[in-house]
Amino acid sequence: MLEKIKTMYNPTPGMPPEKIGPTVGQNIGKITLPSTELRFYDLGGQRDIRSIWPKYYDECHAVVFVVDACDQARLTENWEVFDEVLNSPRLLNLPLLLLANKQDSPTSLSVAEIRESFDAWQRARSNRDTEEEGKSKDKGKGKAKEPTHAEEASVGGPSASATPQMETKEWDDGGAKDERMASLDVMGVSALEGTGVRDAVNWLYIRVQNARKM
Ligand SMILES: Nc1nc2c(ncn2[C@@H]2O[C@H](COP(=O)(O)OP(=O)(O)OP(=O)(O)O)[C@@H](O)[C@H]2O)c(=O)[nH]1
Ligand SMILES: [Mg+2]
Repeated sequence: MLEKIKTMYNPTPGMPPEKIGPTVGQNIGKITLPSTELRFYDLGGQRDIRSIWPKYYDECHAVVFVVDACDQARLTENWEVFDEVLNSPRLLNLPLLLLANKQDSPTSLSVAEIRESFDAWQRARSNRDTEEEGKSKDKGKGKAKEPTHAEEASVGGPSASATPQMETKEWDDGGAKDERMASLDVMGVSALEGTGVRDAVNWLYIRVQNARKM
């Protein structure tokens, strides 16, 4: 994707697809647009390399998450990783674009299908969370015992001892996460053929310009 962007915007073309291997670490690239320079940091997506991503979060002005829209088998893993990015507090107010790549392939999911897949994954997760919450409450009920007089005295009564405040509180983002989900932009691209690439770059250009004005 980055090499295609370089080819489309720079006088010197980027590397051809057949020469590109998996990214170990990062690739960088820049393009010059009217009164703006966009610098790209393409971070490798392999499991072990993902741990370096957060090192870039403080410095970046926008995030583009590229999903392989042909690889249905890895969509669940993809959404788990995407969700982590989406929920990173340091990225919460930055423009975030989800690209469904490989639209040239007849087997790729469309933008609508990618969106639906993410929504379905989120629904499934929230159902699972609710179920697990129910289970742990039931478990808690089974184990509850009558407090001894000594316990009552030390914890301030039976209700306090029966409902220990042990639940980990979700980080309160003031609704920013919901807002982000509602306005999540998903675009279809083909890094191979270049379709949708200009739209994606324009999207970034506008967002970065706006952020600078603010
Ligand atoms: N059909 C098709 N294949 C693509 C497209 N973009 C990339 N590929 C192929 O998908 C494979 C992986 O491409 P990469 O660019 O290495 O993917 P990546 O996401 O950068 O992978 P990492 O560097 O490991 O994070 C290669 O075989 C590419 O030729 C596309 O738009 N269409
Ligand atoms: Mg790569």
